[in-house]
Amino acid sequence: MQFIDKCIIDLQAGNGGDGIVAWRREAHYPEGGPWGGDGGRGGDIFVYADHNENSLFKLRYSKKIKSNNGENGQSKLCHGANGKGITINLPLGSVIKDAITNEVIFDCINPGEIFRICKGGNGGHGNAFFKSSRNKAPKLFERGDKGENRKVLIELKYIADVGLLGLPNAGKSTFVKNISSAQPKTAPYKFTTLVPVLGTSYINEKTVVFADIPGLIENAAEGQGLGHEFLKHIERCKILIHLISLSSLDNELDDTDIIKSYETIRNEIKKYNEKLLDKKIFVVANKKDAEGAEENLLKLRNHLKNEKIFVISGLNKDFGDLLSEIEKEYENYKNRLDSTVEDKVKIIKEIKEEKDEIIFAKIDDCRWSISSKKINYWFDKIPQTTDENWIRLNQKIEINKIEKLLKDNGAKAGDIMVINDVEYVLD
Ligand SMILES: Nc1nc2c(ncn2[C@@H]2O[C@H](COP(=O)(O)OP(=O)(O)OP(=O)(O)O)[C@@H](O)[C@H]2O)c(=O)[nH]1
Ligand SMILES: [Mg+2]
Repeated sequence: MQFIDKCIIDLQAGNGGDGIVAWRREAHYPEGGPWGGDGGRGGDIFVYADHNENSLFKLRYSKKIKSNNGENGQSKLCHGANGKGITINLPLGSVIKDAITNEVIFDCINPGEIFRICKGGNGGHGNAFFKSSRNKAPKLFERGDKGENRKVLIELKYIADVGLLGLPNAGKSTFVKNISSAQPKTAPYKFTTLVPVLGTSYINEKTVVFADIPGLIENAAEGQGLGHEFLKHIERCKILIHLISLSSLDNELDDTDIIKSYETIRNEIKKYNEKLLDKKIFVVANKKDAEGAEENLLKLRNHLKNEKIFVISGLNKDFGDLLSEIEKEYENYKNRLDSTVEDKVKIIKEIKEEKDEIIFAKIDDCRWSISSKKINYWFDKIPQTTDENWIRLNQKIEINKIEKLLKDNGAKAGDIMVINDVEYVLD
């Protein structure tokens, strides 16, 4: 649809705080053991599908959004404070894509859904964590994990609040043209509108978006005519208007009458998706100024005894109380959502883990370079400042397996393997 609003933002979740090495040293506990606390978690970044937002305007100047880092652990087993997370409220209809791969990460369709788009880093453990019966005074500690970083492209595809349904020539485009600044083409022949057009109208200072779609005809639900593929846009609208022409020109040609005109559209909606009939549908009789209008209105009223019929002339901008009633219904809808959204709030999915592999290359006659996400991760995580950390690091990166892999690929004893700028000599 038209009006695509876009922005690109760099999202950086907070890093986890570092764990520390500390010892309990008190008069009555001279050898009190490890006392270093863990680092706090970095803040996450969430996006929230918020039905009260209607544009990306607020994000216009945000180039980067960063949540807080976790604090480092402290002595006396004190855990570092967790970093505060950030929630970005986005209007329904926003699609978040990876700005580099263009892959869709999240679609804000259902109000109240929350998605964690960047995960804050876990805090590193302090030495108290590593205490065991075999190692009562560990000099082991970790750095916090890095927070996730991703550049995203957010696109807002406006979802219309009100969708217009009707036969060709019912006057849908004329209506949208006269209540908004949109300029859809109008003409006295069928299928003037070929693609949906959105028009934004300001009713009692509220913004309501209308969708004008191509006219529907009999068997539209099975694919006849143009309107079928656009019915799916209507599925997302909160309110529908069924527009019926009162003009005798539109009803008496082609062996039809106003009742048949009305029922054709009702049937098509039902065939396409019966649930659409659960939406609020305003029955609107248009062209009240045209010839034969009075007579046709009478017929329609007799047919729809219990239904409120709004009578308008889109051409003459004579809308009666239709627009204010639409605005009321729209507010009701929002209030209903406000009261139900709270318990719907949920984190809906996590970003999938990427797979990892060891990459190795022969640099010269006797030197090999090795890296993988896992190896890089553990090199960042475990500071190479104590012997015990070294031993743990070698276990975590499975140094024996790396050695075997190189030997299987032609390395010999005495060769040097370089991992993260550290040189190991092969046995
Ligand atoms: N007399 C009268 N004519 C109208 C009114 N509204 C629309 N028309 C005329 O009806 C014809 C069709 O109007 P459109 O707005 O193009 O109808 P549409 O429903 O968008 O038609 P499609 O795009 O073909 O589905 C045009 O000639 C309009 O000027 C009205 O209130 N009164
Ligand atoms: Mg049209």
